[in-house]
Amino acid sequence: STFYERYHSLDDIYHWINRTQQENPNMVKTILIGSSYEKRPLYVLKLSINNRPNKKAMWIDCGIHAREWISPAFCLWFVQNSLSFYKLNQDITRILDNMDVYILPVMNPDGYHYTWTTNRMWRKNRSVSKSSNCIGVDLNRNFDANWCTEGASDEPCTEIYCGAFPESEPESQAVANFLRSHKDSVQFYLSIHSYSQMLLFPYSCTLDEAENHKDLLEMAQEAAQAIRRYYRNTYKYGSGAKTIYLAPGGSDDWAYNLGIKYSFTFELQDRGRYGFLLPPSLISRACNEALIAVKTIALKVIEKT
Ligand code: 0X9
Ligand code: ZN
Repeated sequence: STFYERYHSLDDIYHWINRTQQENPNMVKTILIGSSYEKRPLYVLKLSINNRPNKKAMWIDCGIHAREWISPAFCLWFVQNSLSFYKLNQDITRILDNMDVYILPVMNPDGYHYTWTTNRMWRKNRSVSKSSNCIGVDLNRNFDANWCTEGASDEPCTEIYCGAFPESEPESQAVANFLRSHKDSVQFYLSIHSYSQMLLFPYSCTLDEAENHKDLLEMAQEAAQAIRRYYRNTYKYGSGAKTIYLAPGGSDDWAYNLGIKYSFTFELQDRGRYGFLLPPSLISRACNEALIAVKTIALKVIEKT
């Protein structure tokens, strides 16, 4: 199997980031956007053709939840695919000619490291709470979007602990700060999770419909159709609250309210057979089908903006 068809430790991913930048100086820059609770760096890769500044941009984060290993694997896959197929694949070329792409391969490095060393099923970050002996905040409940209402918990011992206040965690704060300072260029926000095979869009923090619900629904539907056509696999799609569950404080809803009108969360393979323990032999399928969904939506965003 190739490098991209395996899961990688956090150290391997840091080395990969370094190597990728050094081998592609015309297309890749790394940006340090902050550090984790345990002081690990949060690096974003910026893909940009010959430093040609683009008006438009998209953002992809992976690894908000530590145990969802297919998610960082997808970010690596996406970068590799973009660098290899620029000028060879028409869709990749059109996307990179029209957009800069920001990729955060591991948003929760402390949690990810912990799943490699201590507890494979860890979800949250690793921050120590003042009020409890339990560790970790759910970073996807820590953003300022109906923060800590129904679907999150203020109890530090739960898996969906929202934290002491919105953006209390250095990881969510770093992402929020970066997006706030790039909100005029970023049109498309994407967060990669697993599992359950769903293409979700706002809102998840309320049952209300987003103002551009029709557009979002149409884009998600087209993306799901592309997956069905090319890979014969089924993805559900719809607003988060109605498709999966009510869950406030998520990055997608927060980015949407910031003004990033095309905001999605993808839940990759599978539908529960292996769950978070998706075997390496299924990485390429899972990533390729997600990739075709990303391309479908990115091309739509370019058309519409
Ligand atoms: O609950 C979550 O954070 C996500 N599902 S997961 O199984 N990967 O934990 C779904 C996130 C959907 N979006 C929001 N809740 N904002
Ligand atoms: Zn998740």
